[in-house]
Amino acid sequence: MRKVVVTREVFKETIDFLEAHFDVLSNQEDRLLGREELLCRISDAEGIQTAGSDQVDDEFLDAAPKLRIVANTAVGYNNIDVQACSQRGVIVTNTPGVLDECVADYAFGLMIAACRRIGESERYLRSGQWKAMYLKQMLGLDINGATLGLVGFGRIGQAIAKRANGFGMRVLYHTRSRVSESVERNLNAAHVNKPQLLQESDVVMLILPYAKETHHIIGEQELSQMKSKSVLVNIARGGIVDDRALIKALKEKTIFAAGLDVYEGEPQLDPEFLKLENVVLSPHIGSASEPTRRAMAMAAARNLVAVLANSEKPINLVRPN
Ligand code: 8YV
Repeated sequence: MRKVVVTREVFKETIDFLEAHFDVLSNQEDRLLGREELLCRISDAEGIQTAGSDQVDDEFLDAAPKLRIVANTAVGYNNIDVQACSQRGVIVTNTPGVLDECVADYAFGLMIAACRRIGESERYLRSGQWKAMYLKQMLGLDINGATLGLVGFGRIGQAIAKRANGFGMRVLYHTRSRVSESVERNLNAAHVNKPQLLQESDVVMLILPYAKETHHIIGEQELSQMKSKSVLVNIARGGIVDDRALIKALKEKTIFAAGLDVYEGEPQLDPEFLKLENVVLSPHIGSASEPTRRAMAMAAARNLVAVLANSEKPINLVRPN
């Protein structure tokens, strides 16, 4: 039987599905494997179901000479050297589609929490500081009527725009290439250049892949173009924002607040973030609803079965750039 390795815990139905086709070595106890231990486990694997935290690079590929497919349990794949995989004939797949609505919901949650100071309010209440009501208590920003600027306008960006319409927001987006006129019309979204998006948006939301080209596309200069009463939301990837520049902007209040689900060097994050009241922080949980995580785990497993058991084309092939 072909050997498949699952590097992190998944749901039981995913393991059952894989075991019907393969000899499965899984990490259902979800131990954080050291690199050496992980590399030992994959030595005879033909397929590996990875998590977004696994680094698939030349060293990883050297350790798995029989490897034919890496099925990432995430839509993003910046943890995988797709070029190196392709040079060795190793297929890479991801899990697009199944998490769009869930991540869009979460983006809205972070945006509202940052605009309306929900985290800060809860800390205030829990620490016993709430003694009376004041007219000017915890004043925040309105969502209704605000302009939302989406950097990135793929499936998730469009699912966010759909929600923004319901909230009475004006929607701007910036991407390298425009979406079709009918999509723009349906979502009431206008394509603008980056400076215009930064200058006009009350909420700038990042929902694009991380790549060399998107490294620090929001840095000191971009933050300085944003309104002083604006909010930055990053639900995409750490590294797209220059975190040090963001901390400076939040400290100096040149922007109102930020909502962050991702960080440079996560799971570590700059400890300065923890000292700031005007930032909402979460540990990369944008897709973490139970149905969505179940769907992601199954989507990755289906790619393994398609390629290795059924000799079919992968369902969600990632092509090298
Ligand atoms: C998490 C995501 O990375 O799918 C992605 O690209 O960012 C998230 O869904 C994923 O859950 C694995 O860490």
